Amino acid sequence: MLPIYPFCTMTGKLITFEGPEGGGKSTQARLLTEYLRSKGIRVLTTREPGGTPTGEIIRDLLQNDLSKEPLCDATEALLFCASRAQLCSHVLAPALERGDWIVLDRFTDSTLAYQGYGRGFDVERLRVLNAFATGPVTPVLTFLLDIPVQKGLERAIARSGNKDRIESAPVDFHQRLRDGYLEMARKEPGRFAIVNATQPIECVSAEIRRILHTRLDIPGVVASV
Ligand code: Z5A
Repeated sequence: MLPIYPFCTMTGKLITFEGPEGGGKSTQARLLTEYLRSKGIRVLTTREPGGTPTGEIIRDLLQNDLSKEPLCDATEALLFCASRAQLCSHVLAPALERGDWIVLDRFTDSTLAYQGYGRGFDVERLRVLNAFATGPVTPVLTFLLDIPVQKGLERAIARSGNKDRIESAPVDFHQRLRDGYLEMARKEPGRFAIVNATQPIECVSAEIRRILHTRLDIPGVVASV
């Protein structure tokens, strides 16, 4: 039952980037957006949590301890989904209906990986929560930028100089969510593409473009990268 979007016809494409900390999602989302724009495709790029005024406030709550009160795990899961519902309803669904492409830095799989495999919530229940938040907004292609936990955390900390609330979680939490991502990708090979994110930035982006052309038709472009 999808009461929010009863008559939608979504002709755009949603591409998501997922993975553990420090895999280079933001970097690669930016490079892919530039590449698609260079091919004349109308592309919107955004991130989760965030991407709307409400979502950015939720992001601050989640990452920067805004309420000065420990968040319980259920509150955390619901806040990620609340940010997602707002983004889907106000930004993603209208863009897909216009026929635009979207490059999105994290989406529903992050909730399954972090709150499910990481925090221990039942993954199938989280899928129901995700579906409630997204309605019919679904990725056609998901790049899993896979990186060993320690290396990814080192990169993330080197970039920002400190650990945020979730980055500060114990290493076994990060290991569980990385394993969870790999398990999800193996179960859904038609949507996921696993990319070795330990390669240099240019090698990762070349692999992403190659996969893109294998999986999706780029309007007006003959498949050679
Ligand atoms: N979260 C959740 O729990 N549940 C949910 O449902 C959702 C999210 C949606 C969002 O944080 C947090 O929320 C996140 C998951 C959780 N956990 N934490 N913490 P965020 O948006 O601030 O951060 P992130 O998504 O985790 O991003 P990141 O891991 O910190 O970074 P990244 O986007 O993967 O990488 P980057 O910013 O592009 O690169 C990081 C650094 O590495 C930077 O200095 C780059 O120049 C460098 N880099 C990138 N690629 C390379 C390569 N290939 N070689 C060498 N160096 C590189």
